[in-house]
Order: sequence, then structure tokens, then C-alpha cells
Amino acid sequence: MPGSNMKVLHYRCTFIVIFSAIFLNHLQVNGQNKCDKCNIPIASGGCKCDNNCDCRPGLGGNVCDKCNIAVNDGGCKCDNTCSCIIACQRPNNWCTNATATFVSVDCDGDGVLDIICYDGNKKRWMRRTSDQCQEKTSVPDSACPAVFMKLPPPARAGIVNLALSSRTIVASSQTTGSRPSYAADGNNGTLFHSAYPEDVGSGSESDFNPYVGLELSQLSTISKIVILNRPGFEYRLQNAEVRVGTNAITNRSSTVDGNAVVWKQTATQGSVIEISLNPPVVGRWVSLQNLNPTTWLTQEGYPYVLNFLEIQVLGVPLAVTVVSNDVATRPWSVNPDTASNYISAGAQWIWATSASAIYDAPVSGFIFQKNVTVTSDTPCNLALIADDQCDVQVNDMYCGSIVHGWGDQLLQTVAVDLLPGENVISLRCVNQPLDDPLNRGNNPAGIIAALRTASGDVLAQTDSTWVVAGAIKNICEVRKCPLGKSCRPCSGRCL
Ligand SMILES: [Ca+2]
Ligand SMILES: [Ca+2]
Ligand SMILES: [Ca+2]
Repeated sequence: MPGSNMKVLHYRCTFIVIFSAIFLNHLQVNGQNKCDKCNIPIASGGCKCDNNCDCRPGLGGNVCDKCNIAVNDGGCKCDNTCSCIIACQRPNNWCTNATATFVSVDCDGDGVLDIICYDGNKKRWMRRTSDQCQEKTSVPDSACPAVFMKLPPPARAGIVNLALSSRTIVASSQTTGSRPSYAADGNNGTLFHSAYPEDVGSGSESDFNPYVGLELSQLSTISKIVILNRPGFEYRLQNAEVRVGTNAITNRSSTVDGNAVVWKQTATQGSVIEISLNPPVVGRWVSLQNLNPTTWLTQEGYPYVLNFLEIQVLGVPLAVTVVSNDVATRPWSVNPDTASNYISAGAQWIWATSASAIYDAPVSGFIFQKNVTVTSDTPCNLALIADDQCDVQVNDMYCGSIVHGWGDQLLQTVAVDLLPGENVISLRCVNQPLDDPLNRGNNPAGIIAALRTASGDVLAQTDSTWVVAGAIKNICEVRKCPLGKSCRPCSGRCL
């Protein structure tokens, strides 16, 4: 069992740090002192500095040169005196009992490996770099979240952690070595950490309202969000907000505000923050933003930083709803000749959220998607009936539009060319307002489509395997019209 002494290898990268960090925490740039160089552009003779006004790594001739440079390049991770932090080594015969489990993992989030041992009797031994590899026993879960803190599994069948399949994860800033993806990589040991003055890996040192935004792989119904906060730094999160919606989030902070707040922090939270959404919320984008009231650079401890180990977004992807298996169904009563194209393809009427859309649906828009893989260039025709209107895109390229097509109207098609490999067919469809607002009645919504090669082979047809990839908030976004027609700007209707 653990117990043998191991010398902690501490390697001095450098000479002695001369000045006290206490007095130099407030960097000055306008006096005749060594802090003059700090945070002035390199081209003007300046550099980024640490607490001691020593130039940050990689800029030559200073005590911290080795810090945060790749080990293969002669560098190391450093502590705050620029001493290299060496991974905790496993002593001989340490954690070799048959019932013991040995793990080498970064428990404390400093980027250097620690070692953990635990057995079936809940006994624990730990050596962390932040403890100079001194052995500790009977440690709490929070001492090594990567090993001991397990987020709760999804509560119900069918509920999945949507964050793990995020299409993109963006962050307002991050420190050296941290990545936006650490926010939702399924690893409770990888820490997302926003930038601060001593470590501006990417972004701004004055990122006072840092955020992370996740784009889910498709529009989803979200019932719960779980945040695994950074142990020991829970206090940083103040007035934090979680937002969910369909507005895309970029590195411009204003884009976060486009989605609705679903949770606002009102009190200091523990390490695990569970946010139940009841009723569930539909969205494609999820953001977590720290809105700590401290917004000055030199505040000790940088309370405005956003740092957490993992975020879970629990819910279900929004599948399409089949509103009818019968192309000739009312209210659309499709021309029999036109209908045969859909019947032979086995296509179904679909809409986004409710089977009752066949009777009545809100004025709304959705993006329906299906991936189709071909082995060579494949010219195709997409036959489509749309209540009321769809733009057709393949791999984000606009190909044409369909308006209506039911009753006695003839078959309408859009030519699309598929490329070798996987192609994303997107139908951006809206249910328009009723033509005659005075003649109020129900407003059905639905689409039916079949994709065929030039030789007539069916490559895809609308059915329950399509997904709702997004929502269209402004129905005027879909306003392209069939060939030979023009669009009235922002009316959603064709002249
Ligand atoms: Ca460590
Ligand atoms: Ca993580
Ligand atoms: Ca309609």
C-alpha cells in the first residue's frame, strides 16, 4: 500500500525571484521601473509579464522562460515561482494490492499528472502536484474530480447528454492549455478556464463576462443542465446565467444575449450545480456565462474568471413528427399523378413538433435535414410538396425553392447535385400565415419529399429518420421563389 517516501523532484528553472508579488500585483506601465515593459506590444519593446513583472515565457532572457513551453522544447509547467512542476511519480510497490485501483490523472487542474489509489473499502491515497506530491489519505471527492466525482447518469431512458455530441463549442477566451472543448469532453478532469491577465492564451485579459457556448448537433428538447464547478473556486461563479435558444453564438459577446435565460444564479453553489428545466426548453445553443460583479483587472484571485470542469446538457434530439403516411391525405388532396411519385418512394408527410400540425400549426419555420452518402457525382431531383414553402439546400448551398404543390398542382422538383461522400440535404421550411386573415381557419403545416437520381433510384424520402436541425425564427428568412418568380422582400410570398 502507499507509504514509501518519494523525493519530490523540484527543478529550479531559474534564479531567484527578487520582488514580492504582493507589491507588484498592480502592474504599472507609466513609471521608470521594470514593470514598464508589461503588456506593451512586443513591437514597442514590451512583453506580457507575470506577477513579478518578469516577462512571460518565450520572449527571451528571463526567469520564467521555461514555463508553459512544451517539454520536448525544454520547457515545463511552472508554479508561481517559476519552478517546474514535475508529475507525481509512482513509488515502488505503491498501490499494488489486488483490490486497489491506480490512476494517473490531473486531479488539481494544473496540467501535470497526479497519482491516485483507492480500494473497494473506500480508502484513498493521493499525491497531487499542488501538494508537492505529498501523500494525502481519506480525501474528499472534490480532491480529484476526474476520478471521484461522477455526474449523475441521465435519469430517464432516451435522455442523453447532448453536450457530448456538440457540433461546436465556442468560448469568449481561454488560458494557455485550456480549450473550449474541455467544457464538454466527457472528462471531469479537463478544466475550461477563461483568460486572465497573467495568462491570456486566447482572447482578452479583461474578459470580465466570460462565456462558453455549445451548439448541439440538432434542435433538442432540454430537460436538465448540470455544471461541474471547479472545486475550490466555486465562489467565482456569481450571477451566472444559462441561456438556451436557436441564436448562434460566436466570439462576439452580444450573440449570447440572443437566447433566453433559463437559469440565473442567485446564491453560491457547490461543486455540482443541477438545473432542472420544467417544462423542458427547445433549443440548439446553450451558453454558460459568468457575470461576477468584479470587473477590475488586478482584483486578487480574478473572481470574474469562468472555470468549470464539465457541463452536461440532458435531453432528447427533436425528431420529426410523421403527420401522415398517406400522401393523398386531406387537407392537401394531392393530384393522383403527382402523388404516385411519393407513394413509390414511400415518403411520409412530416413536420417538426406535433402530429396535429396536419390540422393546425403556428406560423413557424424549421430546418429538416437528412444525410445522403453517394460514391460519385450524382445529379438528382428533389420532388417536394410544402405547406407552405421550403428553400432547398445541399451542403449549405441554395439550390431552389418549392411553394405549395398540393391539390391539382403538378409535381415540383429542384435539381440538386450530390458530391462523393456525405451530403447534407436541408429543407428550410415555413408555415406561412393564412392567405386571407379575414377568412380565419386552421393553418396546416407539413412537407413531403423524395430524392431521386436521374435514373429514378430513390436516395431519400421524408420519414421519421429525418431530424429537425434548427428553427427559423423569422419566416422571412425563407423567401426564395421558384424559377421565373420573384420574391417580395420579407413577405415570405412570391409575386
Ligand atoms: Ca496536477
Ligand atoms: Ca471537461
Ligand atoms: Ca399552412
